[in-house]
Parts: sequence; structure tokens; C-alpha cells
Amino acid sequence: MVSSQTLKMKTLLVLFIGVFAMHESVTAHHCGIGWTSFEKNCYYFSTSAVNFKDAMVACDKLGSSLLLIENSREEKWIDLQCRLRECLHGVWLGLSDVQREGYMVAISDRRTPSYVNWIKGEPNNRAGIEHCAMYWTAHRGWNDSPCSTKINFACTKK
Ligand SMILES: [Ca+2]
Ligand SMILES: [Ca+2]
Repeated sequence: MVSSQTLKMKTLLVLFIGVFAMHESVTAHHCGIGWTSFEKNCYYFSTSAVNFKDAMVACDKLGSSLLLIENSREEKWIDLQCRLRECLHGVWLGLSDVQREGYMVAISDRRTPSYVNWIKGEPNNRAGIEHCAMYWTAHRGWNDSPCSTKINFACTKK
């Protein structure tokens, strides 16, 4: 036999959990469904590997830009995400030297990045065809790669 007091308590508890869950989902999704937040930024991680241009277009369609890592904190977080998610190889970075060989600039504003973490010996423009930058999870650093390579990507809203 359930007393009306117990029923009231149960109703309150269900209500409380409901409100809490709603609040949680709003907090988690302030970046939008499918997005993850870190510090004040929002990130979207692709579930498939595509070439550099397709990654750029995909981020643009989502009202965002291809990832640009701006400090080591952000880089460590990206690295962790890549290890937790499907992007084990790495992700594209919004940097290219396609306009002027040897000058890696942000595709968004053509500026030289203030933070870089090239792997030793990179960017090496191997075979003269590497013009797009990527974060390489296995080496925990950046590499220039042919833009036609298919790898995962991350978009950011900053
Ligand atoms: Ca190059
Ligand atoms: Ca390279």
C-alpha cells in the first residue's frame, strides 16, 4: 500500500530529475546538438574522413570554420577528443601554404598563426605536394599533408 505522502514525494522526485535533466541538456547543447564545448568554444567532430576542401566546405555549411589550434591547452583537449572519437589518425587544421609555398597561413584570414606545434622536420612539403596542415595524433603535433588526403576534421565556432 503506497501512502499519498510517498506518492507526492515520488512525483516531486520525478519532477526534480526532469528539470535537472532538461537543464543538463540545455547546458551541454548550448553549442548546438552534435557539438562539444571546451572553454568558451564550440567544436564539431566529423565522423568521416574527407579531403581538405570538403572539410572546409562542411564547416562552412555548419556556420563554422575548420579547426585552428590556438594554444597547448586546446591542443591537449583536441588530442584527447581524437583518441576518444573516431579520428585516431588526426584532424585537418585550417592552415595551408597552397598560395605561397613555405608560408603556412590561416585559410580564414591569411595570417601566420601565433601558435604552432609542427612535428620535428615538418612542414617538409614532401614530394612537393604537401600544402594542407593537419594535427597528427600519433605524433602529437602538426604535419603538412597532400590536400587530397582523406582524414577527419573538426570545426570550431569561436
Ligand atoms: Ca607546401
Ligand atoms: Ca609533411
